[in-house]
Amino acid sequence: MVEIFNKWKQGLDRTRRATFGRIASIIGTSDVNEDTWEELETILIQADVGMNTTRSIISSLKNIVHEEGITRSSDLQEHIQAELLRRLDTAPFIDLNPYKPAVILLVGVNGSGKTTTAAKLGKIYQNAGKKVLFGAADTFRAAATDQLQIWGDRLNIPVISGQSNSDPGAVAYDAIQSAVSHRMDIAIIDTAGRLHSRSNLMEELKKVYRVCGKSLPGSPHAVLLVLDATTGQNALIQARSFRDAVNINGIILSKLDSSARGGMAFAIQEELSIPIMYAGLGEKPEDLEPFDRNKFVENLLTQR
Ligand SMILES: Nc1nc2c(ncn2[C@@H]2O[C@H](COP(=O)(O)OP(=O)(O)OP(=O)(O)O)[C@@H](O)[C@H]2O)c(=O)[nH]1
Ligand SMILES: [Mg+2]
Repeated sequence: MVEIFNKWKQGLDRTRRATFGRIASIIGTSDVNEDTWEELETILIQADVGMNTTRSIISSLKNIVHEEGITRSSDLQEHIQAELLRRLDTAPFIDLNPYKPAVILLVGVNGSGKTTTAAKLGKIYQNAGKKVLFGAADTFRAAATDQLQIWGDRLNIPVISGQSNSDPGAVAYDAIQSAVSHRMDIAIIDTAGRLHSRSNLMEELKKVYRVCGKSLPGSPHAVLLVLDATTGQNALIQARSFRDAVNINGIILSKLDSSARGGMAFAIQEELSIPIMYAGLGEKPEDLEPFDRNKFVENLLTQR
């Protein structure tokens, strides 16, 4: 328990230092006045919370201050925390238990962390006693299959791959078939990074998605979009494009540990209503945590 708490604290260190941690300095002993709101607004925008979400938070807080007759800024702390918390989803992770195999498709732009996340998810399911298989449907980049194969070897998870530049749909198809015939519990399909603005690549992704359904009707059971937390507001644009192409069930926010812009989590929820399911807090296979809004907000705001 203690270790997990530390992971969040460490993982959010950069964002806390750069932005949210400064909230403590504006809610000292002074009275709430225009400066308080202006400074809070600046911090939230710098934290990549986004303009809409920032305005909505400030407006809610102003209402609370008015209704409850709050005058001291120190009394704002708990309300800021509550307002941030309120803006994060509590959606439970998709129940994959009814499916055998359950197929998870990982999608996202180049370098967002898909392959590393495949390894991390593989480890989580393996630790839960599930039989996991990887599908290396990134046939575009020569080293991509090797990268997943290395993780597979390390974690003792079988990897189904194809020839370089072969059809990624065919690899996804074969991987799912193999998962069916070997009675695997989970097939995690890694895909090539693609720029959300390249329509031919997005068409290719749609095809991979459809082919999964042909290989195993009803699959993929979860499509997870891996968003790099260091990309800030640009992640919103990416998420919209991917959502338009395939049915995204959840977001994995990777690289929170190397980001000072973790506030984007709020903007994602407010503007897209897609739940954040996991957070990447480091490069190792054990550095993926189910997204816990309480731990997230608490460790953003306080050093404790
Ligand atoms: N610090 C940190 N680094 C991460 C995290 N997730 C991934 N990375 C690093 O980000 C880099 C890219 O990760 P990949 O998993 O290869 O990303 P990808 O989306 O598969 O990349 P492409 O296949 O090229 O599109 C690697 O150096 C990873 O170690 C994370 O949560 N924290
Ligand atoms: Mg990759």
